[in-house]
Amino acid sequence: MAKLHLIATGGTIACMPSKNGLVPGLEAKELLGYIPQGEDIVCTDLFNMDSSNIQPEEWQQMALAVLKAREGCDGIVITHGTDTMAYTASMLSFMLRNIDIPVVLTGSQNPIIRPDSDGRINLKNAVTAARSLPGGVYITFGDAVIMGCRAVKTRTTSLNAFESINYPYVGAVANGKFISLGEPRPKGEFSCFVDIDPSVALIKLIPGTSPAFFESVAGCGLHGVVVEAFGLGGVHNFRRDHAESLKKLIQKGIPVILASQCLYEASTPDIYEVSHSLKDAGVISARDMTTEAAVTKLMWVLGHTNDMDRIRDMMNTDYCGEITLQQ
Ligand code: ASN
Repeated sequence: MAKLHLIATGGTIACMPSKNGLVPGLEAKELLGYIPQGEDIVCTDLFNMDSSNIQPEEWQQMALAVLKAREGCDGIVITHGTDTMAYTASMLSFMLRNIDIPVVLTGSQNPIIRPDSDGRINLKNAVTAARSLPGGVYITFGDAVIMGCRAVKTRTTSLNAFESINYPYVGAVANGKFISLGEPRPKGEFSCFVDIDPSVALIKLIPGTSPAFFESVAGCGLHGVVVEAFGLGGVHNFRRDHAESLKKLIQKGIPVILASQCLYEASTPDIYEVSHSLKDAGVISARDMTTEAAVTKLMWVLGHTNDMDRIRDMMNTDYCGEITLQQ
C-alpha cells in the first residue's frame, strides 16, 4: 500500500464556527478521523488559514514541506481552502516541476465537522487519487481530478466548484476507485525552485480603462503585469490607446502578458486590427493558460531572470502542461 503524507493548511474543510464566522481550527489528524483510510497517513500541520490569506510566502512553505515529505512517502495530499486553491496548485506545479510523486490538493465547500459535508468524500477521493496518480500536482474536488495548472474555481458554493480549463480532466474517482481519463504527460527531471518574484499585478480591462492607469504601474514597484483583455485579446486602440501605454511599460523593462477575460479557449493578437499593434509593442500572449497559471508562471519566471528575451522564451515554454504550444 502506498505511503501517504497529509499536509494541512486550513480552509473550510478544517473550519469551526466562531462568533465572527467560520474559521479553520481542525488539525490534520482530526480531518483524517472523518475518513476510513486515514490511519496510516503521516501528518504535517503547516498552518491553519482561510485561503484568502495564502500568499507567496505560504506557497514557499508548502513547496518546502512537500520537498521534505517527499523523502518518506509515495504521495501527498494537501488540504487547502478553495478560494485560492487554483493559484496554489498552479504555483506548486511550477515550483515542483516534474515532481515524481502525486501531490493532490483538496478542500471542501462545507466544514468536515458537518455530517453532510462534501469534505469527507473529497478527502477520501484525494487519498484514493494520491495512491493512483503518476507524479504531478493535481486538484481533486467532487469526483473530478484536474491538472493543478489547469484548474479554476468557477463556483462559489456548489460542490463541483472546480473545472479543468482548456485541458482534459486527468481522471475521476468513482465508488472509491480512480479512473484514469488520459495519458500521463511525459516527464523530465524533478526540480524545485521557490525563489519567485511576487511583484506582479493582474489588471482586468473595462471599457474606458485609462492608459495612464497602466503607466502608473511602473511607479508601484511591479516587475510584471498580466492584462485580462477582451475576448481574443482585444484592447482599445481608439481614443485611449492601450498598445502605446503597454509599450511604455515594456520599454521600462516590465513584461506584459496578454490574457483573456474569457475562461475558455486561447487568446491571440493575430486576428483583429485592435490587437495587432500589441505584437509590435512586445506584449506576450498567455495563449490558453488560465489567469492563475499566467500570474504564477510570471512570478516564477521573474524569479529566474529579468531579461526580456528570456522572460518571453520562458513564458512561451510549456513547463508542466500549462500551455498548449501548437495553435
Ligand atoms: N474561504 C474558504 C477558503 O478558501 C473557502 C473554502 O475553503 N471553501 O479558505
